Amino acid sequence: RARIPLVAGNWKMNFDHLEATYFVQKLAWLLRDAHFDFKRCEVTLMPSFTSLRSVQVLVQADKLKITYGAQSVSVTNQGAFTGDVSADMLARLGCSYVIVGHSERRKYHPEDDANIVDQVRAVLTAGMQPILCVGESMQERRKGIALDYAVGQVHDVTRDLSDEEASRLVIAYEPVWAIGTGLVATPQNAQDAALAIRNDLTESFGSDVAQSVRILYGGSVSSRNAVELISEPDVDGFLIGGASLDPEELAKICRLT
Ligand code: G2H
Repeated sequence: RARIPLVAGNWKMNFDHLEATYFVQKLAWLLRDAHFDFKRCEVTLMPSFTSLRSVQVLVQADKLKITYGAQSVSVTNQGAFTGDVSADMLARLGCSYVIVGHSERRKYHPEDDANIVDQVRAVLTAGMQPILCVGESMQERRKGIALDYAVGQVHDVTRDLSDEEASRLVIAYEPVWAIGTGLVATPQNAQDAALAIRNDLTESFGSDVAQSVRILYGGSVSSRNAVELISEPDVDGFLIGGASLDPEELAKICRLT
């Protein structure tokens, strides 16, 4: 596989800055102990905004190879937007990635496609990479339109990007019915969706871009299912929620990826 896999831990609303610091130290120690090769697989963590500065200080001080990012971002750059955090602020904290359009954000916040397009742009403009989340609910899967739905979500958000911008995307296919439920997509489901998304990227941006974009699978990933999922040729890593809250389990998934 030409693409270096990415294991991304989405901590959601868990861990304060002290717990986050302890976690990163422990994960770094576990990976060092296992002679983990960061050139073979990239590991990134998405803490809460309140922990990002602590993670940055630790990563710099200990020269860790773990990268990190945020779980969401404002679409505006500065000004009277109470409670928002801008892409520039995140970039200055050393963030490499920002999750955009996670289904929990789409559900609990007014994040529609237009807002998600603006977040993607804000992240790219600030020099970071968006991890764009897409995926169907059980309703679409039952209707037999799961792939069209996920591909349509990618298409709607990416259609106005330049080739250069598109090449910096990471896409996470996360079927909503598999998120936090313990129900994991079959490796074939994940491969079918990743391939359909890659084919659409090929049509829009050409083969070089489509082949360089990493497409992750997310939804109840654990050390029990990681090996068969990553064996699929178009699945380039994972966006992991629940299982990323245990350093031993996350280190295990990193080793298996
Ligand atoms: C999907 C995933 C992480 P979990 O939300 O983005 O969470 O692994 O807990 O299903």
